[in-house]
Amino acid sequence: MTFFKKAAILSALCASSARAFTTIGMSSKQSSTTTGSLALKAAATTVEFSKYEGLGNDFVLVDDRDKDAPSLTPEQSEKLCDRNFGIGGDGVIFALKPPSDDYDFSMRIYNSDGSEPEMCGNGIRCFAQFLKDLGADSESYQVNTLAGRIIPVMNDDGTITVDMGEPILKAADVPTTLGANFEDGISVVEQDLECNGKNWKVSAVSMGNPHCIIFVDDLENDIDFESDGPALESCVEAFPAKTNVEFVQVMSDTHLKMKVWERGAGPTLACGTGTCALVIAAIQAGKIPSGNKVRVTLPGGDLFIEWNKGTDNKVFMTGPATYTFSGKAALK
Ligand code: ZDR
Repeated sequence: MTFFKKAAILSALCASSARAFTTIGMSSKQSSTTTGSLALKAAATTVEFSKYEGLGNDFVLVDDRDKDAPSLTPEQSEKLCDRNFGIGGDGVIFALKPPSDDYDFSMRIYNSDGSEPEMCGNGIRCFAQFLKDLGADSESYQVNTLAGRIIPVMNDDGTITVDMGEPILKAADVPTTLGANFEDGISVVEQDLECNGKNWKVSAVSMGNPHCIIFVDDLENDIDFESDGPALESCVEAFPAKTNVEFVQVMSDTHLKMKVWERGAGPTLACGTGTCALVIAAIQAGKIPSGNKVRVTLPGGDLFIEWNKGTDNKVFMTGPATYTFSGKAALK
């Protein structure tokens, strides 16, 4: 049974028990009036959603396929992401109409602080799974995002591989004000940066959204995550659009381990674009060879990244996306 069938049965059961509950101790006239006004109030102030997660990076998905723009404001989205007063989530993602015939859908996302990123790697896998569950059953989807065309492909084993396009390495386009110091004349690789009273070696890579990557010997002891993460995120002198921050430990030529402090969301369990960005940074810094499929262990699990350096220059990310629950939430 699909989850939508399950959800339909569940909501029918809830509706009948709610009817049973409201009629206790009331005349039938009272009960229908009360139920009617409650339903009217609810209809004006609620949103239907589904919740998905990719390695614990969790999102509220809204079906706006008949719309050109998100049906919720950034402020409403921020409130929905609140884990005590709302649904809880690292962001709200909207499935929208495509801009033209050569796309299937558009995707927009608001971070849990209401800011709008260009792209979200874990989010786009959740987005693809959401569309599949809604019945748009295709092997792959052409998705229009603020970072351009992104193509998720549904694999037979249930994982999703995303063609993330090419990385953006030119300093000014990341954007970063740090000077290009790499042999290609455009990239920032292990460049000096002073922040939070410490001297860092940072690499800057954009996967549509900006990432600051820092290699450390020991992820647990070499950083003060809760203080260094937000300080680097908001180091606008170096990263004028703020930045996602990834701390990385090299385990082997094909295995990296990371911790992420996300722009606009804080510490999250996983970051898809960041995982792509750090593999590119590791290859550029000579920490690992190019040409391999690289396993990256994030707090929420593993993602697999391949960079076609030297051919079409595209980055591919493979990982899971899982449905958790759906419902109707109050808009506050
Ligand atoms: C890191 C991220 N969750 C992903 O999986 O790629 C993206 C979310 C957007 C991020 N917080 C930003 O760039 O503001």
